[in-house]
Amino acid sequence: MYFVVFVGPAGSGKSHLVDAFGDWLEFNELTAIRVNLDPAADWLPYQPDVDVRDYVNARDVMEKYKLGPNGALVASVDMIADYADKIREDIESFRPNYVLVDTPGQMELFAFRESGPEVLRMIIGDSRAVAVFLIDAVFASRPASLASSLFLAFSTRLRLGLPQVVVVSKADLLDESTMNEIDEMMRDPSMFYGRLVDAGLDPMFAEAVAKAVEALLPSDSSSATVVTRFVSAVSGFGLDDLYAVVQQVLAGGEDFYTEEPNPRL
Ligand SMILES: Nc1nc2c(ncn2[C@@H]2O[C@H](COP(=O)(O)OP(=O)(O)OP(=O)(O)O)[C@@H](O)[C@H]2O)c(=O)[nH]1
Ligand SMILES: [Mg+2]
Repeated sequence: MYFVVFVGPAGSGKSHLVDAFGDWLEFNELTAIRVNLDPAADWLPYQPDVDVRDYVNARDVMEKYKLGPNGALVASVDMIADYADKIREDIESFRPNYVLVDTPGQMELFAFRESGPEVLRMIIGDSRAVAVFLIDAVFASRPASLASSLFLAFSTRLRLGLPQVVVVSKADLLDESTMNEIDEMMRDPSMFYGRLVDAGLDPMFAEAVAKAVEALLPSDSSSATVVTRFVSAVSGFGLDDLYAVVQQVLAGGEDFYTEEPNPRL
């Protein structure tokens, strides 16, 4: 049983990708379950097999404790800890190959607080897990937004302590030349530097940013746990690539899985 945890900013396409990737796995005769870990989710594009809202619902928490939406989400994520064992049992009862976990988009209230990563750690237990971090295509196509999204991905990796695959989501919105340009920016620091300066960034800062991205985003995919792929939940583009890289990280040799699964931070 492998866990694939989808993380990324609000609206980046996590829920749709959980659905589309689940369909892809099922089409390829693997079993997958969809787990909703967002206690504030209003509507989901899929029918969750395991749903945190059966235990904690942010809307009820809001009313009961007279909290605003952010306070209610924080309190709800804290409360999930009490049900983590139960959620793990629910997941195990399906005996799936893959457990696709959808997370709340308010990352500062989930990944960047104590209880979000802790809840994930409890649910994942000693199973192997990988995080898929989504960068919205619209952000990826602007140099400064791409850089800030990458730093958010790196921060998230620090918080979750999981091997991480970075994907550009909603790739159906990009033409091939834009995809190539995004790819090049991430693989060639001098090109990234040039694009950041063209976009108006101070050259010294742009240089530091390009160097930091180069250091943090290994270009050698054979040893990297952070690899970039383009995916679309709408067209299905790149889902086979996503599977290949996820599979490589999870089941490939120990070379690909050098970190403890979600260690206590
Ligand atoms: N064009 C395109 N739109 C997409 C794709 N995936 C998601 N969207 C749209 O992007 C919006 C957000 O998608 P969600 O899947 O709800 O994003 P999310 O990350 O789960 O959002 P939160 O749960 O609010 O954090 C919706 O309007 C989707 O229709 C995609 O692959 N292509
Ligand atoms: Mg969602």
